[in-house]
Amino acid sequence: MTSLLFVADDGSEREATRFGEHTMTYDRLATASTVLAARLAGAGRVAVWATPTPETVVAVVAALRAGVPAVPLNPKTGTRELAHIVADSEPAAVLAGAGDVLPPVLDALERIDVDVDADTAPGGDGGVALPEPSPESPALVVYTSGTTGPPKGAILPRRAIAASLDALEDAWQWTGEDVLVHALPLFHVHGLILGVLGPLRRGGSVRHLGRFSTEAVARELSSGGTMLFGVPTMYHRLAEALDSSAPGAAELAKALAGARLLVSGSAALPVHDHERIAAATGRRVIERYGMTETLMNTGVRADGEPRPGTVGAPLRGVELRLVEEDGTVLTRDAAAPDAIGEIQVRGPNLFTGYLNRPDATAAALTGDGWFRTGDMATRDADGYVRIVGRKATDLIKSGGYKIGAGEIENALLDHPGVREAAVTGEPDPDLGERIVAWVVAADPAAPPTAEELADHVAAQLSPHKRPRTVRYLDALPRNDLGKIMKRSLHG
Ligand code: MCA
Ligand code: AMP
Repeated sequence: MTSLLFVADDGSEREATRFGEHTMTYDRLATASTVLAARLAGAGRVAVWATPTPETVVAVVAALRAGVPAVPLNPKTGTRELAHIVADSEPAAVLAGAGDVLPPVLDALERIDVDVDADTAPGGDGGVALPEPSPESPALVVYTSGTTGPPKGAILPRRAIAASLDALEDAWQWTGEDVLVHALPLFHVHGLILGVLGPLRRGGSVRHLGRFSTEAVARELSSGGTMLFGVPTMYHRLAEALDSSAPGAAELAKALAGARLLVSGSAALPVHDHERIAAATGRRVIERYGMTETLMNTGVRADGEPRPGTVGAPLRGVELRLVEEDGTVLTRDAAAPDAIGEIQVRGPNLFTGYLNRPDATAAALTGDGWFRTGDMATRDADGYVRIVGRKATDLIKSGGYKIGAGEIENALLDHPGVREAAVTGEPDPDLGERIVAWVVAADPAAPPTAEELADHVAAQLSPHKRPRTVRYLDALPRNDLGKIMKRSLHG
């Protein structure tokens, strides 16, 4: 594996990151991260206040170089979820930008301000030698939602990050010459590992847009950007902007047409959006399929055939099989080419387990090391995978974020105006799925407003987990055993 990241502290002016007007060279990143790594050495784990800024990049790189596992925190996380993550991951400190205002939940932690401009003492080297930690050592703990209960911390070893990024290098001919453009959050695998560590492993550069806009995508792709990473919601918005006769559509089409690679992931990109983008730009978006626990599993290759509705073939080093409910492994030449099974994967790209949750880790893995993704798929004759659904109906993918119905129900039940609550996902053209809350009010004469409930969930959990629609009922439909029958809840 050699070193996980490309580090050049030789005065090289090569650009590593750009956030708005702020650019950081590899030399600057090496110096700032060396200084910070010296301070972190020996710490158990550190939390990173993962704003879309160069401070987050320096913090994560410093932790990786020091061999200290980093826990990226969504800066919009609400009180209840943040308290859970801190209690579960027990970070020794939180790394943040000097100007960041941290919530009281983090008061008990030592705060370390990240200084992007930090310099070593004259003639010094930062005072630390930074040997490469072992490949199996944990690099990141990334929190991810399940169907019930609070999010679990997936422990990602350095080996998995290196293997997954190198498999993408192979699939996409990804080099140090590439300039990646994206606007993804930096507290999940997509934005942080693929979107930041990906370029930094190759010695290439990343331009982060701060917040997604079709104008910013057009600007960066027409001024040097070679690749775009995004979730389907972003590609949907690009498709809309291309469709319109609004000013900017032609420039956007030209910018997208000029990119080397347009990549979508985190949820399914609807064929309709694929086709609209292809019609307007002559370019096809390619999809890759991954998961926090497994990093990347499949992808369409840069020189492969983009086939809308599929997520490509297994990446280098990834074993993939489809397994039926009764445990039968579907054979590739099965008489029924449309046979559906659960995707199970095995390979160096896998996590090592959930933090403090041996029960959940054991449930997720088979005895011989296959990870049960919960995604249902078929496989084309040439190995291309088509995801057709998900085993658990209580998992919702909205805007590319995975959200558990159970965690939202618990938060809603904490509201004094709510007596009963059930949460479902409904199709949404922009978000893929939208969160719908079905609520029985404590006082039917004065139910809490939809806005009040959305604000409550946003403040307790996270804004992206807030219900977009609230429907009021006199009672939830239950079966004879008292279990809520979610299938009969639809608008
Ligand atoms: C609105 N806002 C609120 C409230 N209502 N804040 C507090 N309380 C409220 N009641 C704020 C939001 O925080 C946000 O703030 C703004 O209003 C707009 O919110 P929203 O409409 O939800 O956002 P959006 O603009 O529609 O977001 C769409 C998006 C986003 C940009 C596509 O969903 C996104 O970034 N998705 C990426 C998810 C992702 O990276 N998933 C990867 C995980 P503000 O405007 O200030 O932000 S999956 C993964 O990693 C695996 C491995 C994989 O395969 O990739
Ligand atoms: P997360 O647990 O947030 O990392 O999300 C992982 C899940 O996102 C997977 O289990 C899939 O359900 C979904 N996913 C990721 N990429 C794709 C894709 N290209 N097409 C369909 N679903 C995807």
